[in-house]
Amino acid sequence: MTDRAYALFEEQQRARGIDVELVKQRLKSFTIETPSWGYGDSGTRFKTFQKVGVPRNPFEKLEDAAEVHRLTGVCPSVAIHIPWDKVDDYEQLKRHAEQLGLRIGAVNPNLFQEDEYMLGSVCNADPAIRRKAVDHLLECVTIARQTGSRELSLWIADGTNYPGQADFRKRKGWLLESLAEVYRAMPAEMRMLIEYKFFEPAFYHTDLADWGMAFNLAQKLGPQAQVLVDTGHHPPGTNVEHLVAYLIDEQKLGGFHFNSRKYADDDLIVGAINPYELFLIFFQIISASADQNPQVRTTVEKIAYMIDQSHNIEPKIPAMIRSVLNIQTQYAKALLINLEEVRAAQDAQDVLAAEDAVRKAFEMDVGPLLTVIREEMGLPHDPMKAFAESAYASKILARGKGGASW
Ligand code: PSV
Ligand code: MN
Ligand code: MN
Repeated sequence: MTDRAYALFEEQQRARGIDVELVKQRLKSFTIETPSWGYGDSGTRFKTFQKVGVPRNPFEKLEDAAEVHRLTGVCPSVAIHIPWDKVDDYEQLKRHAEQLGLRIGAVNPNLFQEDEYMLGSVCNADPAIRRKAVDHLLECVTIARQTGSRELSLWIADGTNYPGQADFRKRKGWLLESLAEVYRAMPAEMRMLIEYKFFEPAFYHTDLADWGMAFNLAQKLGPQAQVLVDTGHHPPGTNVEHLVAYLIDEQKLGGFHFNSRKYADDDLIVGAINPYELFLIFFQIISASADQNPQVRTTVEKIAYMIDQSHNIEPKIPAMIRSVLNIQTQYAKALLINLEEVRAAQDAQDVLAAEDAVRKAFEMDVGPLLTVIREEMGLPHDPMKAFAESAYASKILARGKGGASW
């Protein structure tokens, strides 16, 4: 059945002028980083439900991530969060990752869980608190060196709750000053990925509220600083694919944190709510990967595709596998867009033909393609089912309840 379905798929795509071999190659080399915190217990501000089998320490989190990689074949790196993943010996953590066939990905500092940060961290009016925050960021640069990580991923929770509470412009200056010190401490091969979010935990203003502010900051810091787009961090109705294209064109798109967004930053399974948005983001990326400007092409090659999710009611490992599969599905569909057809319609200013050239790829069934790719990569056809039936799924039950939580 799969063979027949795939043969038909390949025939249809070739007839449309799609280079199927190239599509397959691109899908096989497309990797997604999973977050250590997505394997631990997590919750909402109302309750954290404890699950059986949750990893008890950073080493076990890596083991769960290795299981996701074993079943999907495309998740070779894991982002860590400090101090959630604090260990005595980071070289040992690195070796543990390597023994599992993984590497440590982005290092995420935590500037939001200490009492001192209640009124801000790097934007706090108190210089001693800013010093503490910068020292933590510098510690994360060291941890990145020790673990072989090439990315420092920054989300700053700073903001205010009431008008007049603090001076916006002073805080803007402290932010730049703090990050400039950290930037200078980074080795040449390290990137600083700067995230933004328009609200939460602060509700009146956030110091790094949107992609324009992150872009401006990254410009001022230098070429090793880029913007990180977390798909959950925009006000309703934001055209995320547009800002993605803009940032790529400016060579300032560093990476993504994928998750879904319904009402706010839900950190739930990517693609569960708005798969078309995800597809349109990939359309922009794929289109820019064929750009005439080599610097734009290099920017696209270096994009870090990361998941940023905390699953609070669903089992963690299958939720992560589902997320990876959802991303792969939308990427596969976007690879089926005939870019020449889109360009021709744009040149002719044929609005309906252009929209059709994009949408019809979204409507295609990429199931047979993904099945064949998994077969060629020696992976299970259905990673969700394979996990449910795996010895690993039963083995982790022995961990009991009360695992690590963020
Ligand atoms: C909080 O909004 C957040 O979800 C940010 O997206 C960070 O990337 C993540 O937590 C981890 O600190
Ligand atoms: Mn994020
Ligand atoms: Mn978030």
